[in-house]
Amino acid sequence: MLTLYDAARCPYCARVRITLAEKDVEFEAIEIDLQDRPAWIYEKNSTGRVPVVEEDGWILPESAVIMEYLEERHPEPPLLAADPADRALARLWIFRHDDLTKPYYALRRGEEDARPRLDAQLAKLADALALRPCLGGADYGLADIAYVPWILRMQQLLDVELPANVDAWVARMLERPAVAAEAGIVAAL
Ligand SMILES: N[C@@H](CCC(=O)N[C@@H](CS)C(=O)NCC(=O)O)C(=O)O
Repeated sequence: MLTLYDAARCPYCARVRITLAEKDVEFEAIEIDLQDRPAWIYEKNSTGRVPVVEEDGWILPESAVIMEYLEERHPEPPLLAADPADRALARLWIFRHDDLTKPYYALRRGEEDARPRLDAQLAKLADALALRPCLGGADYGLADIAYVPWILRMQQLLDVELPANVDAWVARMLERPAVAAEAGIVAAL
């Protein structure tokens, strides 16, 4: 049985929660209090951060790496496209996610120029979604899962108004039970 060291409010953990749900993988979640982390979490991850997964004593941190691991360990249903170019594009979005998350955290910290910086990144997402229905290409997958936790949090916790294309993409994402469940977690924060 896979164990996820988890935190409800953590969007990186949300990536893993959504991927596990999409793959229908049974797991045990251990909630970590990020304000008062147990010392032993550093034995699982030297940075002390969540998410971390553990399976038969084997430990893996880093949400982007965990998502790829789950994709390979549980290939069905696929969350990366068959076409190498589409797979590369999905990985590029994931690699560059902090273009969006840096201004998101700046807004949470109340930094003055955060809102225009965030709006500029949301406009980039909107441009991409004008060309393709999902961030990774034609089909929903890891790139969408990598971004949707922050988008849900900016909508629900920061009252950010999304560009129409991004809003429509979120509505499509919310049709997936795995993403709807995450929206429920955010609503309860
Ligand atoms: N690069 C890591 C980032 C994980 C991360 O920053 N997690 C936050 C919670 S959202 C955390 O554990 N923060 C505690 C800390 O920074 O000390 C990943 O993708 O898994």
